[in-house]
Amino acid sequence: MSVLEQMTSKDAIALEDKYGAHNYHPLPVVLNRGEGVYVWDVEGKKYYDFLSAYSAVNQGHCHPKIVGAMTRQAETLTLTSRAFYNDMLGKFEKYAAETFKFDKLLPMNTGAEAVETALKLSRKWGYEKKGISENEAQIIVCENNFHGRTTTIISFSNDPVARKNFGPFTDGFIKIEYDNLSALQEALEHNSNVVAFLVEPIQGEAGVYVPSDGYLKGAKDLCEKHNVLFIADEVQTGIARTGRLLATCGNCSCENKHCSSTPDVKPDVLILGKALSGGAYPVSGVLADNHIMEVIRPGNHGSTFGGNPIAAAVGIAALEVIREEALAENAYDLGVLFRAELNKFIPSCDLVTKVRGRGLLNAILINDTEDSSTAWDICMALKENGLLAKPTHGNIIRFAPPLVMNKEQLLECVAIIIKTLTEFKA
Ligand code: IF1
Repeated sequence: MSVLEQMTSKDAIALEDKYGAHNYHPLPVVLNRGEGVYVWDVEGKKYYDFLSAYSAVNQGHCHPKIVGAMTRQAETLTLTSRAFYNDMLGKFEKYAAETFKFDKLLPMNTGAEAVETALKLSRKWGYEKKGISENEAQIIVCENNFHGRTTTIISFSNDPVARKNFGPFTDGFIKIEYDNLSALQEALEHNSNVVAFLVEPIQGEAGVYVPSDGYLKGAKDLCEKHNVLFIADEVQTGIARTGRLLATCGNCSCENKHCSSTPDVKPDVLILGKALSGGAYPVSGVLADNHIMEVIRPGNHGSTFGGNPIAAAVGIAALEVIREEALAENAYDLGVLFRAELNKFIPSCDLVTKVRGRGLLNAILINDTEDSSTAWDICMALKENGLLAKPTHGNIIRFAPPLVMNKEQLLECVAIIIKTLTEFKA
């Protein structure tokens, strides 16, 4: 058999099993095509994608504008490294800075790299601007966070599977309860060496945990009072996913009518990834104003691929699509509809206790224990019925379709979900 010959799902899974490291446990479906809100498996079966590669494919699979920008750039110039200038990076930096209302962008590739960048940036700011003594900087993080998988980032994770036997870990992190302003206040008052507070506006992996109203604004105010940087990790919540361009939508340039009705928070440091490229290419970055970003000087930080011409072209196109197609507003409206439809159904269903989320980042809570396989089994049944989703715990299923979905498609998906839950037998 030639290497590129079309194979069955069974063969493709066996191949990965034999030759690939076992660092994932995927749903047994093998995809080979995507368009908009749909993906197809190698047998030709069509599915609604309700994961969107963990909110990377907000603009829909293979968006023609993004793919067009990528292929044009790929035929022209792919990589120069940052040893030389290229004529695309500045344009991307300007577009991103203006879109999110920051002075500067530091481009990287993956979300974890952007988180690392934000941590390094805020430590250096702490030493050089706040006057913290060398090696004393502390960063406050939240329980049950997910920020990526580097050694430093897992140092402050509390997921035993992600941490066990990967030590020794990086020091300098204080963990507090999420959605608890008194815990933040106490940590700030008891530690004069804090340089930053790193937070997800909605905790994704924790099960789409939406904090109380006013939490982010309150946290930002506390940070300001203590001269501490507020770092928002919007790798998953950003780029229109939650019904606004950012979940922390402080004076960004998005035109969503819903923005003005919610309290605004502007982070000091903003971390983006995933949908910054629409899922076409690894593009991430950190945004901050000059008085913070200026502590980074040549040689302090970088990456061979960060800010490459393809990434820049893709990043501009991906952000243009969000604006041109009003995807934040669409996510807001469809999110309201999705939760309303499920809330009508939930009282009649013993299996589901709750739906929660913002925009098109939602989750249902299953009436079973965290260590059960019920959420997985439901996802298997959803797959049979033509919809792909993934559990975040044994009893929570995340629903995050591409934001280019329309109302009719969303209602069809709601029908699939309700039918699956109704017919489900544990
Ligand atoms: C995987 C979770 C989602 C993130 C936030 C940084 C990163 C992520 C808020 C790192 C990445 C991913 C990675 C993916 C699973 C996934 C995930 F379930 F693990 F928590 F989306 F909810 N900050 N999230 O959510 O970005 O380096 O991966 O580009 O397979 O690990 P990355």
